[in-house]
Formats: sequence, structure tokens, C-alpha cells
Amino acid sequence: MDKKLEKIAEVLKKEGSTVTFFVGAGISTNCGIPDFRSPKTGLYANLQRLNLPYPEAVFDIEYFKKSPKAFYTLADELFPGKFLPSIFHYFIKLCQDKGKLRRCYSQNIDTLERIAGVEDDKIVEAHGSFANSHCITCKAEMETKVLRKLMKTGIPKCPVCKGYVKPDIVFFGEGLPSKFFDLWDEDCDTEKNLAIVAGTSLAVFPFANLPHEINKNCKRVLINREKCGTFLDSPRKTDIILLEDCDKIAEKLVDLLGWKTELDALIAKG
Ligand code: CNA
Repeated sequence: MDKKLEKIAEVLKKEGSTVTFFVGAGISTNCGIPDFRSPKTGLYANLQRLNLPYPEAVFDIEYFKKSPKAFYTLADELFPGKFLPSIFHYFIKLCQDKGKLRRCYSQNIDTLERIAGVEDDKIVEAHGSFANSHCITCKAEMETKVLRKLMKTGIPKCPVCKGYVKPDIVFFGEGLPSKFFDLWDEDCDTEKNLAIVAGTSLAVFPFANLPHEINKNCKRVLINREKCGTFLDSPRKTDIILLEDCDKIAEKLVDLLGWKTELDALIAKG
């Protein structure tokens, strides 16, 4: 384990090197937000109370059009504002502060990368976020604070056409934001780049393809509770696999890189 961490720190310390993150729900579990697929604690294991025909229906656009209540029950629990970033989120922010962050591709909808201080041009929220909302019928925009208020008394409806309003989270059956495709065209061939994949089962496409498509000279790192996706199907000789809690790994890397004081300051600021 220590040798692997030293190798990662060594690459990060190199003049001109950068890092691209590919993250998922696992980097937010320590913040109190359940992931999808962890047995027992994941959202899919705990959705019986919503009476769904199948677990993914809660994020299925066709199901939402017929029955938006299940999504809104869950959205109320997950809505940003109640949660603080994890050590891993701050590690991403520190990489930015040190001029090392090429990009952070996130599947998360909790906006914790932003809350940790990662800048808009460095984040790709591949599956959207709760930051904006639109009517699914006439596409009129609704401010988050209005949506939040309407959520307290029922399902938010559009004041213009009475259609259902939905946060701009990408549901199954919807396209990904153009920012995802535009920036990936720029990023996928970056040389001298480290790819850190963390807290994701790499089960949702096209996101799951990114670490597979990344430049062959790029060292790939997986920090996750289990091996998954391209690290199982198409491993590369140079891959580094760390099957551990992502915050524990981030803390150790921060120590090796000499960034501990800055990390403590970020955590203290909250
Ligand atoms: P997932 O399929 O639930 O996988 C999470 C992975 O993280 C699993 O392999 C876990 O073993 C692993 N994991 C969990 N906790 C830790 C930890 N502390 N340290 C290391 N590994 C850990 O979730 P994915 O992100 O892969 O799936 C993509 C979905 C999840 C996206 O569409 C998201 O919108 C969606 N999602 C997001 C959130 C959020 O925004 N926080 C929460 C739940 C689901």
C-alpha cells in the first residue's frame, strides 16, 4: 500500500503533471449521503418504502412523468445544503489550488465538489445537479429556492403550464450535458496526466467508459471498496488499485504531498 501511495505522490509532484478525477457516490458516503449500490446501506437496497416497480425507476424519466412522488421523497432527503464535503472532496480542491487539477468528472448530484471550492471550469457534473430546475413540459426554468418551497407542500408544478418541474439531474432515458462531451474531447488525450477513479462502481455509461478511453500513457488509479469496470475488464500493467476507504487514502496522500496544514484549514472552515 505505502509503495503505491508513494508512486502516486511522485507522479503528482512531477513538474507539469496534472490529475483528472472520475468520481461517484462513494466519495460522498462519509458525508452521510448513501450511494446507489452498496449492499445494505445503498439507496437501491432501501427503496422498498417508495413502492417502485424496479429500483432505478426513481431516476427514470418515463416513470417520473407518470409518478413523480417517489423521486421527490428521495430528493427531499438528498437535497444539497445539509451535507459538508469529505476529505476526498478537499483533496480535489487542494489539487486545484496547487495547479494540478486538469478536471473533475463527477457522477454526483450533491454539488459537494463546488461546495469544497472546486471551480466551475474544472468540474463536469456528468449527471447534472440540483443547481437548476426546469419544467419537463414547457422547459421554463424555476429557481431552486422556489422549487424548495414548493417541495414542502407537494410536487412542484410549473406556474406557466402546470407541468411537473424537475431538477436538472440526468435521469435514465435523458442525454448528458454537452459540457461532458466537449471537455472530454479536450481531456482524453492529455499527456503527463494521472487518472484517479474513486468511489464509483463504473456501472453507468457513457461515464464508465472514460477511464477506459483515457490516453494510454496516463497512469490510472482506482480508489474504491471493490475492483470494477475497466480495471477488471481491460486492466493496464501500470494500474494502481487501492481497495480502501477513499478518505483514508486522500489523507495519506495529503501527508505525503505535504498539504496537511491546508487540508486542516479547509476542514476547519467547513
Ligand atoms: P454506486 O454504483 O453506488 O457505486 C459506489 C461505489 O463506491 C461502490 O463501488 C462502493 O463500494 C464504493 N464506495 C462507497 N463508499 C466508499 C468509500 N467511503 N470509499 C471508497 N469506496 C466507496 O455509485 P456510482 O456513483 O458508481 O453510480 C452512478 C450514479 C450514482 C450516478 O448517476 C449518481 O447520480 C448516483 N448517486 C449520486 C449520489 C450523490 O450525488 N452523492 C448519491 C447516490 C447515487
